Amino acid sequence: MKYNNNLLRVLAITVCAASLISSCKPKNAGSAVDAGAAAKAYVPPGKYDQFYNFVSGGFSGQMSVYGLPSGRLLRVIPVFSVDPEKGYGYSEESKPMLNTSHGFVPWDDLHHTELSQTNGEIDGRWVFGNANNTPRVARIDLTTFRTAEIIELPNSAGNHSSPFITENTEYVVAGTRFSVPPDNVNGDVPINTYKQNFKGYISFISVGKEDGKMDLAFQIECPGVNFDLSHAGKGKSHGWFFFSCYNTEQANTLLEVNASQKDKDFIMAVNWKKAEEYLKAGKGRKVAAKYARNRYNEKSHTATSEILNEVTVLDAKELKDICYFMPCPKSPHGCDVDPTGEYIVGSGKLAALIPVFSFDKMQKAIADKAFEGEFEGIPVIKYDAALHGEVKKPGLGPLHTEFDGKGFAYTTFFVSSEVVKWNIKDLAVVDRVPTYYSVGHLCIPGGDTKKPTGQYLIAYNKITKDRYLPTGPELAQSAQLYDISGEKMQLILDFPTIGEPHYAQAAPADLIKNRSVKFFKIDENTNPYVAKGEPEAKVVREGNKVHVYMTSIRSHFAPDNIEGVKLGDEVYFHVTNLEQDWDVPHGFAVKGAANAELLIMPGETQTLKWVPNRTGIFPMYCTDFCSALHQEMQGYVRVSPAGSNVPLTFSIGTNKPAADPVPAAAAPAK
Ligand code: CUK
Ligand code: CUA
Repeated sequence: MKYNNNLLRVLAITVCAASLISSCKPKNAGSAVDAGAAAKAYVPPGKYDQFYNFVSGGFSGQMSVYGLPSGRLLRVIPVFSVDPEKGYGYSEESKPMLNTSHGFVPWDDLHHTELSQTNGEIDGRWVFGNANNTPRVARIDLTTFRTAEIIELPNSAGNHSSPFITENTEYVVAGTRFSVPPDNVNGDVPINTYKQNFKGYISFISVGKEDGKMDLAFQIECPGVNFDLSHAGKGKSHGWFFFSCYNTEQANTLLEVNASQKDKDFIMAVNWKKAEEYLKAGKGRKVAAKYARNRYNEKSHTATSEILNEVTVLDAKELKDICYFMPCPKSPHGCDVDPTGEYIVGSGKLAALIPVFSFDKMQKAIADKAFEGEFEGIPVIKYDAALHGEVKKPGLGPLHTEFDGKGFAYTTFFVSSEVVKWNIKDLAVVDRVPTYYSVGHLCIPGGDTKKPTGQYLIAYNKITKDRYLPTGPELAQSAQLYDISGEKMQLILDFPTIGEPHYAQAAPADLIKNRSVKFFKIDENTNPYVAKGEPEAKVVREGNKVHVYMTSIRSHFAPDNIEGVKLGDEVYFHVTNLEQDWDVPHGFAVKGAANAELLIMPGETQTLKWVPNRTGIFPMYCTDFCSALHQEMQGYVRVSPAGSNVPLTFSIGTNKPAADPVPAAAAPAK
């Protein structure tokens, strides 16, 4: 998310001049950390971290995993973007993961991570991520740290208020940021017919209790506005979902001006339990749609993609009691619900206060019909009727809020570059710390659940001028770790992040580490091209396709000499890693391959497609330093002309007789 700086600068200057805050940028950048602070983030060599921190990669499309409090980068999980390092999106097995109704899409923009919950607490089973650009939701399996499933969302564009979940992971919810004409109508309309033709869809994706499998359960058709962020109700508000909406002006051009006209936009409250009732009562309408669902099978080590053709839609305009709008000042961004489920915080990017809504008051307002009118057929609750109160003069450019479970909320301020701690009940600001600089999201482990662990807070910053060594025009985005166990927040660590971090969540290490898969059992490998031992290694020609059933084990491939490949052939290297030991991947690469390497985990089979474009000898080798004789882990493929009669042969350890007369050019000098 990048803000238009002019508008915010104007706002900043105005508000600063009014001396709400004496300075817009923290002054004491260099002296913010006291000597004892570093020890709090120090995890001695050989010791594990206390938390896994799952951080969205923004425009990298990936998710990265850090240890907390050390800030050590543990892994980058490829989700929506190809990753040549791991072969994700390049191996034949993983390519279907990135299939969509638009075909193979190799990149996306991942903003939010959300850990699965049971009874409103993180359960450490899965982490979900959203694709903003080509709307999708991914589920990552935390036993393998790999993307297990991706589902596309029809009728959506800019899947931003996503993937937020209900307290028992009943649903992953996703709201469209860009309203667009629905997929099943002719979308070839003038752009300036936004008000008539554009709609906003909210998607409810059900999640299998045991296996996590995702289905698009239903969508709710809402007025055309921008849905920005969301969070589920919890406890007393379980059964409700809250979405921030901006561009209620319904502008279609120059939004920085035209979508900043109104004093108040909305938080939309959705009664999804009610929506379920309507669904059961047959009030949904089935509409044609086209969206992909891709699943990775860890037995066949293969992804499959299917295209689905239908979705059930509920109309918020007809079914009057599933959606309500609460007025919320000035283009709200973050929409956060406190651990009790009673308070809903809306963060107006251009507002000089933070409104806090009360779930109980909202319920009463609905019962009393305390409405100020309707917006596009949806009731608008009176602001004061649902309001718990306002945090006055908290800072500039509020974005996101998390909670510590001790009665305090922590809100980030992009423009004034700070995190502000305030009391949820009396709305008094009790502490503020600078960030370096322009903080976006923040994370308190468990901070959006019923049970936050109020020990650390991490701020994810957009700008790091003067914090790190320069690296050309682009500087690393940065996370900053604060100790929040005391009354005052204390900065203890900076660490750079992968891509641009938006939302992040963290889980206690104990929930995840003991369930981590160490290797795949070779006996259970059902890949159709597996070779479960060297005797099964072979090369098979099917027309112009050459299938190499190859094994890898320290420190050789079988076979390692292949002849009889011809120009015009497509060669498929199906490499099975025979190791049955933790952390012994083998790599595979062949000269001239136009895609990537493979990185094959123990017990797994992965396939690299290679189309040689010239004759000659092509070395292949292991890319992962697996053993003392890793450098010996290599082989050769001979490629002959299209019409050649060199027979297809393969071998290891034995020199077959030369299959044809040695060409003069290669003949040894006599
Ligand atoms: S957004 Cu980036 S700082 Cu896409 Cu959740 Cu607010
Ligand atoms: Cu196998 Cu290096």
